[in-house]
Amino acid sequence: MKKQILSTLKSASALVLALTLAFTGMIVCSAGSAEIEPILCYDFESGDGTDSAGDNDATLKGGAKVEYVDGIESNALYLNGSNSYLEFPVGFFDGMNKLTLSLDVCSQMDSENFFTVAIGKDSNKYLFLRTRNNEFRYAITENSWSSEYDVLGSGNFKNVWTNVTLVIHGSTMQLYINGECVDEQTGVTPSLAKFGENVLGYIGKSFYDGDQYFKGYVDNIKVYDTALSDTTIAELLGVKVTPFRDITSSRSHIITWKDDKETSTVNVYVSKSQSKNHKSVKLKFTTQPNASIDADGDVEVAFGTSKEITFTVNGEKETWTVNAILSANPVLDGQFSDPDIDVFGDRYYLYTTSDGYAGWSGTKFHVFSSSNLVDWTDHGVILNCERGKDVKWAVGNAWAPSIEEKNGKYYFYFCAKDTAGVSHIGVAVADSPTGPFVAEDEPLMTVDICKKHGVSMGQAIDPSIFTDDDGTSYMLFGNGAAAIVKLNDDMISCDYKTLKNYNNLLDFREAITVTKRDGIYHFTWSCDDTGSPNYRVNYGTSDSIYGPIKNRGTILEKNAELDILGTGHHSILQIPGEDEYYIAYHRFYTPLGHFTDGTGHHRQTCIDKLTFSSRGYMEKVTPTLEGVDVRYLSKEAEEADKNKNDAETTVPVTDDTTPVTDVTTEETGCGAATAAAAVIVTLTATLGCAIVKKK
Ligand code: FUB
Repeated sequence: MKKQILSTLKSASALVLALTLAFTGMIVCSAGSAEIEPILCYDFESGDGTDSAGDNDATLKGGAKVEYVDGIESNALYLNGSNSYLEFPVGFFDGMNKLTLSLDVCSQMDSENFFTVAIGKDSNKYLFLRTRNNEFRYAITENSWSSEYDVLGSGNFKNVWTNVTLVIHGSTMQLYINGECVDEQTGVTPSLAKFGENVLGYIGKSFYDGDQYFKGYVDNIKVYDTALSDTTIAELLGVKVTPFRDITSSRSHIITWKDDKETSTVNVYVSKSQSKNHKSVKLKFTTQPNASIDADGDVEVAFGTSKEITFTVNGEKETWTVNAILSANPVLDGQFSDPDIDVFGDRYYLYTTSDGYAGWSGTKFHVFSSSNLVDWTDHGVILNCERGKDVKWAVGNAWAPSIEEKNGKYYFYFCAKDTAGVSHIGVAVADSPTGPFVAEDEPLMTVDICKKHGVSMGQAIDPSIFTDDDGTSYMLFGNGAAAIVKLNDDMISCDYKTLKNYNNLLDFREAITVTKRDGIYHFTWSCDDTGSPNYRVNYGTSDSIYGPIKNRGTILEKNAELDILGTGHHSILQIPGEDEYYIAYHRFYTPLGHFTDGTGHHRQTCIDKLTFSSRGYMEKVTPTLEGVDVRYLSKEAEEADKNKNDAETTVPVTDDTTPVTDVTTEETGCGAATAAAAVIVTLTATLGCAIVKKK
């Protein structure tokens, strides 16, 4: 697992605080170590581009200006994003075989194409750093964007002062964020030396004509003609480095680990669903180059307990406390998203999209059931949307299902694409919640139907069924625009006259659903792109199922500090007869960075508690790694599980050394896709640069 640094400073509104906090971590030019001096330093204290370490002064171009910045109590360079940039002396970087470049940056950019730092000859040969709102990317190429070698770090960087240090030496490049190495790439063939003579260097300007200019502040730009070590970079920033870089386990699935350098504590979160046969986790610590662990082999820590371990760092002893924490989230092994949760009898059911396919091109729907909300059983494929299989009109892209029971029949609503590549909503019927489901021959809802009835619609997807107290069932749906329609009593056709849009839903993108409590309709929907870490759930209420809806803010969003990102496409479950609610949603696959081909189609299903305030409104959900506690629906179900477990524990299984796979492998092809991804990751590790990415 690559450790992705995640800023502790959460939002743009934290700018002033961020400025103040980050100041302590900046490398001020005059504060260099005696033996390690930069060969160039722009600290902007003289009000221009003077090099305080030598005579390589910068030229400030366009509207580039040096300003006093209150929060950091010093000057910094401001670039306006339209035509301003800083130019290094031409040829300054010529022939550099080794380089460390450090700068403090407070970026105002989002996800555009631009270069914050650019060193090179032209749009073929260059090295760059790009500081997007959620991702820092450092790359080098000798043959334009199609052959870039890169390293990445994720976090919340917009309007937050952050130190970035780029290192390249020989065939290795490293990216440091706030003094910590977040990514490394070996086997890199381009180098600055290969760029030839008269190499150009810019802050804020790209080598691509179509790119934008960087907007934001930069300060303390320092160049060293050597590759600084982890320890030196940390020391220069006054940052304490953990003695270990990574924690892995060959038999358990580690979701993430979080260290607290102040208290020398590390919390290791281990998948509960994949640890059923174990009472402990065996951890392998990968130590920093200057550290070693005082233990032979793996460190075994029993779940729910702590263990102290000692490292030797630069000859000195350092003791750390390791907590092994079982995480019920994600609740399903593998990649499953868009969960629709329901209760039938005394069991819970989850209907999901099968994830792990580029372009969300999965074709099969699964159903899972549980007696206790924590331990889930996969009942396999209930509908196959491949061309020529279970759905006449569908050729793939099986998305976002919803289930409803009426009069003893189970109605399964789902999305799929037709031969023209257009998504529609279809319906299939079964006598049992686990199928077999038989699909209707025609789609139930399409964009064309919406248009015909004067309803705006981006994509007719993401159905959610709600049955009101009078027994009328409605389908809420939509992407780009939200809509509602009454279902006829047969549940497989709609009363199109009742088709209406919901208007003014704050940041509505898709996946609208409704929960009724005490006569109030509580609407919730997803915002932003499902591939964005900021994918989230907004909320509003109404006295009527048709609205108007009063917006009431966000009820579920990421917690970057815990690697919980992209939290959305949810459904809400009321425990029958109780004032007790749960929310099922998906988030990015963990550990973050496990998949290198994008996060939007590598998602996993989680469940957390949802509560209402004393005023009757939904309270903000706390997305957790730990998940919910066991919750049986009946005494009989609990008793049955107890008897089953008693029978199983007669077989001793506490020290099984069989490695636990980190994703499901089954007949849907998810496993195959994952296995392919795993092979790519392995190749990258072995060959160094098997993956060449786009700009
Ligand atoms: O899973 C495919 C699509 O991604 C869903 O239809 C959207 O809601 C988003 O979650």
